[in-house]
Amino acid sequence: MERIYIGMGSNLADPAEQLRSAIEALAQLPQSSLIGVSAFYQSDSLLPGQPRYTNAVAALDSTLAPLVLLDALQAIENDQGRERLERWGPRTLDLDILLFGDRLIDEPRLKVPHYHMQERAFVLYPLAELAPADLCLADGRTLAELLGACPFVGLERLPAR
Ligand code: PH2
Ligand code: MG
Ligand code: MG
Repeated sequence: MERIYIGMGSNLADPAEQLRSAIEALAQLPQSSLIGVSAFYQSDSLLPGQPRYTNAVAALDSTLAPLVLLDALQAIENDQGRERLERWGPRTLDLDILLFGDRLIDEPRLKVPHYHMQERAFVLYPLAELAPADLCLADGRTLAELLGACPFVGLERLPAR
């Protein structure tokens, strides 16, 4: 079993409902147990001119291999109407493998830890609801250190999922 953290995001077609459906789908993954889900957070898109995002993080324990899990997550994205028209385009559902145990993965289809997660408030704050503060990221910095360098700016924590 490895502990996996998955970043979830949506900025189309009722984002909170998209995340709720995705949580149900994650709970059905084979060889896996859904351990927890953070609160939902809203923030502006990193790319201007797009609708605001709703984001959350899920913790999963799984014996699936990384690329098998990636296939399963992409199938959930596709089931929820994800269209891959442009890189970074608005999306009904984005499921990103943030961390996979303490593995470093550098494959054409999958880089773990997820790029730029170290400086994104909409990843770090929900992650901190689930992961220990001394969780070490690839560059040796802990989650607590990363949070200290990443102000809680532009994030709105929603009262309910
Ligand atoms: N994802 C992007 C681009 N911009 N902005 C926010 N606030 N949240 C996201 O998840 C996000 C984004 C591409 O994956
Ligand atoms: Mg993403
Ligand atoms: Mg993605």
